[in-house]
Amino acid sequence: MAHRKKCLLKIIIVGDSGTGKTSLMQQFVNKKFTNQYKATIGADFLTKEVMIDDKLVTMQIWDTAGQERFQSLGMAFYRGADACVLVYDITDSKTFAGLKPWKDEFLIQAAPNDPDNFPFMVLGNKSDKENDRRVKKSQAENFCKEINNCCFFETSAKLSTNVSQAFQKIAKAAIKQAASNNDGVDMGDVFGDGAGTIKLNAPAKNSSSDSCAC
Ligand SMILES: Nc1nc2c(ncn2[C@@H]2O[C@H](COP(=O)(O)OP(=O)(O)OP(=O)(O)O)[C@@H](O)[C@H]2O)c(=O)[nH]1
Ligand SMILES: [Mg+2]
Repeated sequence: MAHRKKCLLKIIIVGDSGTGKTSLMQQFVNKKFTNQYKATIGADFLTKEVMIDDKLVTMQIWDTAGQERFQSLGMAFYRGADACVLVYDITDSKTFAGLKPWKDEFLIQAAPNDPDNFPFMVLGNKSDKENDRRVKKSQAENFCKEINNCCFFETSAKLSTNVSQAFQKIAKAAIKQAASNNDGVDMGDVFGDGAGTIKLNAPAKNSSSDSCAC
């Protein structure tokens, strides 16, 4: 009987305060949503096991503080990340303008081996508030083209729109990153060789027809 190797993916969620980072993580992991806002202090993570291409993968999802005064832990925990989710609020242009600084700071702090190919994903949250929209979808799509054609979803943590789809996608992108990093994560079973070795340049197992990079 084939033994199952562990695969742990570290995924960091960043973005301005109030965009819905905590809500997205809570919706994805616990299927819960609250209208009450409680600022995240420092950072916190939850784990969730997901099946990716028939393999069991543990996602360690780090929810971070958007408010600067609550970024007490610094950003040292960005190190070793396999993917980064950039969140803005479709009803607030300022949060969209904040994406680039968040991305740049992430790359400085996380210092990945290959920053040009690091897997990012952009989420335009609060898509249930269409009447209050301030950021066009096309603006976000153009921004994503500049980040190595990264994946983009509009999500609603409130209605659970596109939430699990987005996290599944970023997990797939993170698997590719972890494998190419050769960072000690045992990816053997993820790529199905059963031997516990990391396959560099493993072929991308992306069955989706989307044009984004992940
Ligand atoms: N309508 C709507 N409200 C949302 C959605 N996601 C989050 N909210 C609300 O937006 C507010 C902020 O959400 P949080 O998830 O706490 O935001 P955050 O990004 O974690 O904020 P910080 O922890 O300060 O960085 C809360 O009142 C949520 O209920 C959504 O998809 N739709
Ligand atoms: Mg929060």
